[in-house]
Amino acid sequence: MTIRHVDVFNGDADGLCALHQLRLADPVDATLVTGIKRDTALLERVVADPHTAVTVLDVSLDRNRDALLRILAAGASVRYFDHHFAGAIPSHPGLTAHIDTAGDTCTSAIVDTYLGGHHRAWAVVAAFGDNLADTARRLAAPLGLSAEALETLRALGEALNYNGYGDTLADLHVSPEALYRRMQPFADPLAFHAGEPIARALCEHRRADLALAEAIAPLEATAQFTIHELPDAAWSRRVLGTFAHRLAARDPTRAHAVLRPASDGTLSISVRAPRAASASADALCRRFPNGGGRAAAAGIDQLPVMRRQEFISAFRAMVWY
Ligand SMILES: [Mn+2]
Repeated sequence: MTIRHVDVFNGDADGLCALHQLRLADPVDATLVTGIKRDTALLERVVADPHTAVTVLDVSLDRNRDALLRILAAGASVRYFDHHFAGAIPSHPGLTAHIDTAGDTCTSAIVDTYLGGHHRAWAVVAAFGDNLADTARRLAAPLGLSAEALETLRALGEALNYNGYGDTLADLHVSPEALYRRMQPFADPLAFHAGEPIARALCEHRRADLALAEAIAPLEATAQFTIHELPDAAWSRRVLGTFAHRLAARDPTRAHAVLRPASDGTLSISVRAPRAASASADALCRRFPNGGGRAAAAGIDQLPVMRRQEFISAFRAMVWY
């Protein structure tokens, strides 16, 4: 009986590059399961039997635990590579887990170690995409790349990562599955960037979305904070978090909130704390339903629009320092 391969990967730069590295080293004809970046409950879509070999990349084991246990119980074998919160790793003879939740690693770096660095440049792309510039430079050091080549890998990582953002696949410039198929012929990301038009198109799409956001004047700007509100559009669904990230990088002494209404009568909100803040952005966001994140960067999904003013008042009243 032949083995049926199923490759499951997050649709961002890290997921794409992790799979690409593995399959450059060990090409097989696999069924692909992926989605938008925030669609991380991917294993529930996998149909498994004892002849199925599942490879999982860059989605939380804890988030996929029930589906993983079902797949293992069906007799499939599972290889799991990830850096997100995993909780207890199930002990099962069918499961091989390569999980490292250290803050300075990513799934592609874990795969790079597993492969002995054979397709290292793609791990560099992924680390830049996961916003781990120091890790990217450390991985790149032995490659002897020029400053210009390193800059290309950074732009490529940011663009591949950016392509995963949106509320649905329809918001994305290209589906992660189609993007992976375009990457497949290229063992070298610099050759991909030079030879496959989609690579530069994605860099350009990201720049264009950010330019649209930059053109919108803030709703409010004080010495302590800024509040921006974007219109509801495919570009704003993609750019929300990236725009908030850019505001914080450019202006780290102030707090930033970016709001985006959706057609379903809710708001998506992205919050960045000032860099030296003692208060945390997630503490603010967790006061609202579907709010969470980290101290520096947090957000709220699908806040009923009637609570817009309540959020703005709470954000204005925050004592960050
Ligand atoms: Mn990742």
